[in-house]
Amino acid sequence: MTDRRRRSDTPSAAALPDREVRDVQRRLLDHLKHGIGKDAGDATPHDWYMVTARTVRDLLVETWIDSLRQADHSDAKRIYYLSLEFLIGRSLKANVLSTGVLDVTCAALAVLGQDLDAIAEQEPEAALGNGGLGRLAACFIDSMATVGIPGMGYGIHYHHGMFGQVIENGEQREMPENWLARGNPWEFARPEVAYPIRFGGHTVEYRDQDGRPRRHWEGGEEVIATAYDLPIPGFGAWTVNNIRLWDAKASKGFDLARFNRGDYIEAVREASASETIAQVLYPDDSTSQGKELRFKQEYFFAAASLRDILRRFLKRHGDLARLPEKVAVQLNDTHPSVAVPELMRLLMDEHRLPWGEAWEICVGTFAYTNHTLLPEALETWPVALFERLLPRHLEIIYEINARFLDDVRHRFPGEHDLARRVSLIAEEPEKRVRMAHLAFVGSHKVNGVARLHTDLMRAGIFSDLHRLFPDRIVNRTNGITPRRWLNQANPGLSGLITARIGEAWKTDLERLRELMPLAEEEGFRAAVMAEKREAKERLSRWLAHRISGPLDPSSLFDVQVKRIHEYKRQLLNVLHVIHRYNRLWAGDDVAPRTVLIAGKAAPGYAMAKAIIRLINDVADVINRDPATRDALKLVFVPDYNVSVAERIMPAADLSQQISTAGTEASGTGNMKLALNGALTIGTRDGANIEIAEEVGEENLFFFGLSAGDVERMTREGYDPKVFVASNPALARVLDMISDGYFSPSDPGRHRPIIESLTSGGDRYMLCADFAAYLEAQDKAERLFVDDPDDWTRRSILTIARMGKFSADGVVMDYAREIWGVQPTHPAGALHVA
Ligand code: 26W
Repeated sequence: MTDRRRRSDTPSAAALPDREVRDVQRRLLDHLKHGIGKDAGDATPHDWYMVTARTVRDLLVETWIDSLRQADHSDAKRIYYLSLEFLIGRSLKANVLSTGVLDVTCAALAVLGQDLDAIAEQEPEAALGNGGLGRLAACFIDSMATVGIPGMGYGIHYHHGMFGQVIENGEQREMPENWLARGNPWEFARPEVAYPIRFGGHTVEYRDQDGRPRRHWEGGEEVIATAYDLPIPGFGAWTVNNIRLWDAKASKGFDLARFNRGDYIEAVREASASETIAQVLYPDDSTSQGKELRFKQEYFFAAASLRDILRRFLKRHGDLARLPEKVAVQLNDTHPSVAVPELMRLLMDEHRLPWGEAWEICVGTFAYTNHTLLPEALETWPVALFERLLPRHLEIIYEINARFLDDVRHRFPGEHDLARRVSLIAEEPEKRVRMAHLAFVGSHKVNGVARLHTDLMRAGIFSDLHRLFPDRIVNRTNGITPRRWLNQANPGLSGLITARIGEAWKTDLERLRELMPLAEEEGFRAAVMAEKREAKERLSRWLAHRISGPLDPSSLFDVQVKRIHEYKRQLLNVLHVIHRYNRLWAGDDVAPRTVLIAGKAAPGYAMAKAIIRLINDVADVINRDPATRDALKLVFVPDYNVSVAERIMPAADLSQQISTAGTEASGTGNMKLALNGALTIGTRDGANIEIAEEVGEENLFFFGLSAGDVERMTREGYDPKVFVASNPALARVLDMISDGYFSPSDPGRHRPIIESLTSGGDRYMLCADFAAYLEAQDKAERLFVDDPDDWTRRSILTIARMGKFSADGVVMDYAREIWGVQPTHPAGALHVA
């Protein structure tokens, strides 16, 4: 254990020196005794998790401190990723693999009668995110550490992460989530890192020593932001980066005067009220609800992060004009975009910079990533809310806007409506701040997350701003970390790959191309097929406790896992399942299939919840039907989260990516499934398009309207009824749902869902895509059944060509093109050591 850097991640206990195993064993028992106060006889499985985590954390710490010191000494530009969400999942396996101590840890635990996999199950999920945006943040931190970018994530230390989902009578019920209940062995509390964050109060004007008018924000209440650090090792643990999460503490002093007997309880109550800021993650990724607490969360974490960033910068540098040269701040969607006026405030009010200089620093420092075009998800905040909670920021936003609109009017004198359209302030129906416009004008680069999405940004919601700043919008297609999503989630397939091409792919995913010739090798195909079968069996075994009845691992595993949202069209999937059910009844020859759907609905999103209920009701009927149940099974996997995803991805044959073209910004589950060898059935949407370019369009099943078709049909008037009338199969499926075939005890239950299609306008054009979807499904099925060998060949080619979607390459691209830094050690350097 003297060399803390990774050596291998394939268990090979035989080759291990006894000394190393004994050393780890000693560390484990040390933690058990001194950290928990028990001996091995009394330790619970959770105790073993805690001591294993602490033992692994010990290994990270030295490199972590080294990394921080190296970043300091090298004076390298620092990258800060501001995100209200980090969907980390579990860390034990990931950290064991990154530090290269899998074999020795397994061996040491085995001596103590313990099993690493079982212990890892004890870890609660760090579910500090909703879905794609939060998981992307976690993948990026992993990749930045792996490629040696000195990056740091900033977020909120939520006491309660994403709710747990249970299904009761077919319905989603939200369960409180309490990941910190038994302590988090990975984190370091930093009570000495504490910043007072102000809310409310008022602004005053005064003259400084030179007689210049200045403004100052005072009064209101203060909440203390205090830090928790989470070390994130890159693969090989050459660099260990940090996620710093802010917790909210009541500020001392503000209520001391009231601590007489009568006011004591009230004072304590107020103190705990200010601590609610970090209590809970907002579990909604579909609408911006305009809740005050959410607004406070956004300012709280943006302000604390900037204070911390400036403190670190000022330790080394005196001249704030050099901030953009030494610091890049990436805004993960608009959630942290109040950082723009906050940095202006700090530079002007606290550091006395004039407006022009401050603005140049701001724009040079910030960059903004947009993750959605759906209008209901775009954040706007009432001017009245700013006035009450952040009065100084509102003044600054008005000033930014005034200067910006002056410039617009000057450059485009004839276009009277342009200023209204690009304004940071929407006037109707009430005055609101448009956070996307604020982030856009306050950043030097604005990126979309897939090429189509970026094109649509330029042509759609940001078209005016794009005209004003033609070089600002750039594309950076998303990626995923191959460590968690292949190496960790699918050790069988990973081992197979490594056995043939070595392990360079783990830090250089393009190396998977070396698998291409192996697709033509019968033996390799057979091995990959066997591995897929094994993954399907593993998933079935795990699911057996959660759902009724076994799965058939020889059936086609058809998977759609993601948040439940109308635009993602889980409903279209269900319509197809019902249609197959009808075909089975009609005696058609259809191949055995297991349809797996998983995902959470936002608690306030009634239609998404209704869709979950429909899925479960349909599952109930068809899974029970003796006439069909051997050939068709529908399974709703409850409580989808990162760990469940790690189990599902390896087992999928078919990956459903069927959003209405133009609605899914990128998707990243599409990448995880393809990297694990699933073939995609999907629309020409988000990153699907680029996946097809890489793997070859002949190796996936595209169908349906393109984004251009959708746009044209919307413009010309889309009538779903026309499609229903001309498609008896569709009409039949809709009627069955509507008439209560799947809810006999409550026949009207699902009518509103069908009405949203037939009389509600079918916003996401399910009816228009239905026929093409069936055709694509048939085509996929024929290949799977008639030529499984060719299916596997395509599956191998898919894996081999997914290199572009490694988050390593993506963050290197951000580094060069947006952050202006060079990674300190490229991924390839790992193999020299
Ligand atoms: C304000 C409420 C709210 C909260 C979060 C609205 C929207 C969001 C996110 C932007 C939703 C999200 O996670 N978007 C997803 O981001 C992924 C990473 O870029 C993409 O792959 C997905 O396509 C996109 O839906």
